[in-house]
This record gives sequence, C-alpha cells and structure tokens, in this order.
Amino acid sequence: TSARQPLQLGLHALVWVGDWTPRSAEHAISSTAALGFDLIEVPLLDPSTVDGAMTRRLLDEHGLGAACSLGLDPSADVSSEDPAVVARGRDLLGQAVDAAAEMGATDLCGVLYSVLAKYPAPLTDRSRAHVVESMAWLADRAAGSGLRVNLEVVNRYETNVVNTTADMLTLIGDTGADLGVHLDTYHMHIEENGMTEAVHQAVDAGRLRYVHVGESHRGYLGTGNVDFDTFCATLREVEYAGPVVFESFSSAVVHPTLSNQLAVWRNLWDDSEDLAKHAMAFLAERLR
Ligand code: FUD
Repeated sequence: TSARQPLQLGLHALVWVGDWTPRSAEHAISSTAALGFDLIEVPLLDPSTVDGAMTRRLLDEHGLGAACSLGLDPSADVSSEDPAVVARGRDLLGQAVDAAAEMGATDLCGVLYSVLAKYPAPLTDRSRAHVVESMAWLADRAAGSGLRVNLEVVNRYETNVVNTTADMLTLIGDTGADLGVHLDTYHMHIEENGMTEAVHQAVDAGRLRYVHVGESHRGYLGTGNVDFDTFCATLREVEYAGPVVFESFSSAVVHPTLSNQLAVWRNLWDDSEDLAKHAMAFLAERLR
C-alpha cells in the first residue's frame, strides 16, 4: 500500500565464495549482477587479501555497486584495554577504508568496533573509551572517501560492546561523529523487543543507514523464526531508502576466519544460486 521505495537490494559475497581471488570475485560479482541485485557486500576482514582496483573493474564491467564489511582481528581490537592492540586496530580500519574506497564502495559496515567473538567478561570503562575514541577517529579517517560508516548491532555472543540499537545510539552519540546504525534481523531476533522498535529508534535518531536480512539459523529466508513480514512492513512504513543486504552462511562456502567466528558449522544449503534467487523473490515481494 505504501509507495515504491528506492531501496537497494544486495547480497553478501559469502553466498558465493569464501575468498577473493580474481576468479572468485568474478564469479561472485557476475552471479550477483545476473540475478538483478543492486550491490554486493565484500568482506574485508583481511584487507590485504582484497584487490580494490581489480574489484572496481569487475563491478564496473557488471554494473554492480558494493559495500564492505568486517569484524576486527583479536590482535587488532579497538575495544582492547591495551593501547598497542587498539593502535593495530586503527591500522586495520585504515586499510579497510582504503580498500573499500579503492573499489568504489558506498558503505563500510559491520562490527568495526570489536572482534566477532564471545568475550569472557563485560565491557570495561577503559575498553568503551577506546571504542568511542576509535570510532570518532574512523569517521575522520573515512571523511572524503565517499564512504558511509555504519556500525552493526550484533548479539551477545559476537561482542560485549553493545547488543541493542538503543545502546548503539548512545555509543554513537558519545563519539560526536556522523556514524550510521547497521541493523541485522538475525541479531535483532535475539536481542531486541520485536522487529519494529529498533527500526523506529534508529530512524528517529536519523541513523538507520544499512540493513542485513538474515534468518534465525542464517539459511533460507522464511524457513526460520524471524518475522520478516513485520520487519519489512516497518521498513516500508518509515520509507527506508538504503541498502538491504541478504546474508546467509552454510558450511558449503567457507571463509578462513569469518566462518569460524560466526560458528558456521551446519550445512544449510549447497546451491548458492537457488538460495540467492529465493532471497531476491522473497525481498522483492515484501519491499518493492
Ligand atoms: C556477523 C554479521 C556480519 C559480519 C559481516 C562481515 O554476525 O552479522 O554482518 O559483520 O558479514 O563481512
């Protein structure tokens, strides 16, 4: 019933490939473009393994947009209490900004403030201060690159920094920087009060800039417990106009670090193309 929204539909590269050799990049980019998606999300956990110039050529050739996402390495965690580890984290983030800008990405997102890991204890004040300073630094570092920088809200098993949209908005407020909120239905399903409130909180603050859609088991949309009808209706109601990226993980496609960090132990699908086609139809029906 609401007007058509100009939101962009995207696919996470892990639907297709676990590395970013020229051959893998070509396969992921051409397959994503062929199914009618607007963008591909390229993981940048180790920016040195991603050739920005090669990626940009392939994106141009296939008329596809891009976003980049990452979580930090334990040796380079800006939420560490140790200033040397924080400094390595900023180096890693700086490399990610450069690689994302080189490929012409529009967004840098994900867990830019933490390792994707189950932390053994709550966040300390010192760690939180390091996160706030580092995110302000990152916003500054990315200024002029053309990248929007969006911080993803993830569940308690993947960070101890913040786990809800309300706490992320407080954190972003403390940085004083123009950072976006990146929401993900998989994480919202675990931590938020339903699929509507967090969207409104982020929109009311003027910060909803990136969305991941993922099922409760991270497989085919509509086969788990996430209430996508309510979530998508809410995105339409608030006239959300940014990227909506389908993210899914199966033991069939393995990334050397991300798959283990996200505990991708199960085979939820084998056929990448069928999965991606299904996601496109599922999202187009609810969002376009
Ligand atoms: C992690 C997550 C992802 C991750 C990204 C890295 O649970 O939801 O968004 O940050 O996939 O490429």
